[in-house]
Amino acid sequence: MLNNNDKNQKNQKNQNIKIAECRESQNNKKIKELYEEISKKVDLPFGFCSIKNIGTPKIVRSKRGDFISAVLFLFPYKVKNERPKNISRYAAVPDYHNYIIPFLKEIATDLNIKFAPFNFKAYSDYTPVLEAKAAGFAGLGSIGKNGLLINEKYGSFCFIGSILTDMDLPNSKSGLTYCNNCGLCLKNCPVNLNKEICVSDISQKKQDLTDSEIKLLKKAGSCFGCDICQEVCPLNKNTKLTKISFFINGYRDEYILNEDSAGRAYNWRSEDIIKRNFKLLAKKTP
Ligand code: B12
Ligand code: SF4
Ligand code: SF4
Repeated sequence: MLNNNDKNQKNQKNQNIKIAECRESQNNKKIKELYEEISKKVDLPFGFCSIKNIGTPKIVRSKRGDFISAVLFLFPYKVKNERPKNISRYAAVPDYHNYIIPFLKEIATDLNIKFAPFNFKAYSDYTPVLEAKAAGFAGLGSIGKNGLLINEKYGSFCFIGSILTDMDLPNSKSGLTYCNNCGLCLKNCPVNLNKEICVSDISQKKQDLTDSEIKLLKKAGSCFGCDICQEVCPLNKNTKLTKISFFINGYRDEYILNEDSAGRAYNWRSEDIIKRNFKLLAKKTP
């Protein structure tokens, strides 16, 4: 037999469960609305991710503030199946920041109005979350041995952008494993996938390059960036090309010395860096 005190406690517990269920169903309704709203606006792969346990990139010092979740977006950038001649694919298209950030800012502005009082803020690259990892949790693909996010349809030639929010979003369903651990990226990478000495980083270095760095740059054969660990990946064969006209229209399959560098990805390190690399690649010996 329950006494009055027990009965009161039981009623209170039931009441709390009902409130929690009601909040959850309201939250689920909002999440569904958010998904539908974004689907109306973009024709790109996107997904949700709870960012509480996702790390922060080493380059970003700023705090995450009240942001607890992110909407992750993929921006495919493979324009042609053939590789560009002397530059990586990300540098062969115009600077992605100039496309992704205004594009996502416009969406975030609309969401701030439609889903007030929740806040939404657009980022790409210089963001408080590790984007590849977050995109993996958002169900957009798997992380390859080369550390990059590989999407089933577009492979790893996708930039990542995000909209951070204080709305509580669950991770989108994933469970997909594309990287088959074939090891080709590791076998072909000139630095055994050691990101501390990645050729992509070397190609951006402002200081004079050492002899061994010049050798590595020559091995990669690229004036800016390095794509070896992606070009050899079987999951990048037979993938879909981008439909984003910003990338298609501004595509250049070769860097030409003294070309107009306005709006190109390599420009943020100053044009002198790509010119130096071009000249080093043209030299017969280091
Ligand atoms: C700093 C940086 C670099 C540095 C260092 C790279 C590195 N991985 O450390 C340098 C200059 C070398 C670089 C090179 C390149 N980068 Co970069 N880079 C970044 C940046 C700004 C921060 C990454 C960072 O701090 N990494 C430090 C440590 C943690 O990285 P890591 O140990 O390799 O871990 C990665 C994965 O293994 C994974 N991960 C780590 N732990 C765990 C745990 C779990 C459970 C899971 C699931 C995943 C996971 O997430 C990490 C993020 O990449 C991100 C943007 C961002 N905000 O995230 C872009 C980013 C990763 N780079 C990008 C690109 C395109 C490149 C290049 C291909 C450019 C090029 N062609 O030269 C190369 C590829 C080199 C490579 N194989 O990684 C894209 C990748 C897109 C994708 N599909 O994944 C990003 C997301 C930029 C963007 N907005 O699109 N990059
Ligand atoms: S980008 Fe080049 S150097 Fe860097 S991990 Fe990939 S193959 Fe290795
Ligand atoms: S080359 Fe092989 S091991 Fe490397 S990311 Fe691609 S599938 Fe994975």
